[in-house]
Amino acid sequence: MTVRWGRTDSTTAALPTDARLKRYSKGESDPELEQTMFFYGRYLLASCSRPGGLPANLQGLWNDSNSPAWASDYHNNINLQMNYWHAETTGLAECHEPLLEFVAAAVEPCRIATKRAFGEKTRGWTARTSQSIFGGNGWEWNIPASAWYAQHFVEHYAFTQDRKFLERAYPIVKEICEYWEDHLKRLPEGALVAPNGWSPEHGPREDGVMHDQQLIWDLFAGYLELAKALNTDPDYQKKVATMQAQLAPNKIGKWGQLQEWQADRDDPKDTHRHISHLFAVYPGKQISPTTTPELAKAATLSLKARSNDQAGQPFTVQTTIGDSRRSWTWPWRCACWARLGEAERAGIMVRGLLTYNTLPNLFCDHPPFQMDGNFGISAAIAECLLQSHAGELHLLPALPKAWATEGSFTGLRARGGYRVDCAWKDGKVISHRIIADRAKSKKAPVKVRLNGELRSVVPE
Ligand code: FUC
Repeated sequence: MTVRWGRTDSTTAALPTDARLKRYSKGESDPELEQTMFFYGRYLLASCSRPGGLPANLQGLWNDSNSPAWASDYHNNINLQMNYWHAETTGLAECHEPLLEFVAAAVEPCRIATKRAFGEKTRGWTARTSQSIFGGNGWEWNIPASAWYAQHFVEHYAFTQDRKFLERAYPIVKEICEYWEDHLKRLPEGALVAPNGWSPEHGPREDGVMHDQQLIWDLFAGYLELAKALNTDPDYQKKVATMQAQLAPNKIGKWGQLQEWQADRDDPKDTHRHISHLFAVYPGKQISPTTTPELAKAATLSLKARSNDQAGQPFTVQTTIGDSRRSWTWPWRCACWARLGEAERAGIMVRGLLTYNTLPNLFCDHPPFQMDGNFGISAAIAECLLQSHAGELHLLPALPKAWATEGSFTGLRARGGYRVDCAWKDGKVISHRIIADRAKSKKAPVKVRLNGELRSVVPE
């Protein structure tokens, strides 16, 4: 696969990486440095996450300490998931397998731990935040963790359309639905909330935290996708669809923000690194400018506040502050901006990662060294170029001006089993190819959004 949106001049390209990073941090342009980051994220995943091996942890294969930060663990409240965000979209589906295998192997130890914590009769399972290769579960319970893992099974199927995998994924995802079937709590007015949640590393423990609500919504949506593809369990499909419709919904609060909690108490000055209530924008798909414009507007306000992006003030890399600058905050925010159609802000996030949280060997830096940023930025860049989560293939949904003059990509992947190539000039698509993996998809037209219009295209 390839991506390209401009060349770096030969004098700059001849500089050593640390000098290029310094120069870039001062606001200079270096398109090939950005493109290298994109390819590096793919290269690193291909290097440390292969079928038959273990998944990528916080430091990948490159931990150099016996007491590494966060024990070089599998951290499931953003980090581990981010490591795999680019696996499907950038054509590394087989590198996703170690994560899926790890989760499948963790089911039994997690079932035991979940029963001990939540009662012997508990069906299904979930996990604590910090997991190990031995089935160990440490630190705070991250109750929606298993729902987030389920998304990886659903996405792997969505991108690969692998029927054999679908049969393996289905019972795993269904069992996680059963956990929530037993644990959702009914409010007096009838809505269902996740009890005792925790907007990771931020909120107090309480019911109906939006992160949990959104993850459960996504789990149920994913379950229904798999069950429909298998044409199975019609009664359970009905039950899950009913529970999904009864989940307490996203709310817009007093300053127009997307609420993080049921109570309207978000602080517009809060720049906490986590944006757990924006899961529904990315990597979820519950909120988008086309399907839920009001909520998308609210999400935009929340994300601006979290990034110290203040009304009436120009927003730049330098305007961001403190906790907003971490290895993984930039990619998550970049992908969210891309989903919200905010191309310039997405571009600023790429620049931010390279300015504040990238080491001279291009490893990302939390600090200390942490790889999620490397993997996540490849995913976020892919999200600027192609999106396929909203029932259509969207070409160049968030192309920053600095990339717009002329460019192309080949080999990005879309849900439904497609490979997509595209070239652009002055921000407009000038050619594209949609190539279906499966013979039977070659005849079925797909909806493609490009240059502001929606077209029906028969794939090759
Ligand atoms: C999460 C984050 C931290 C760090 C750790 C490994 O808990 O909140 O910033 O990335 O994972």
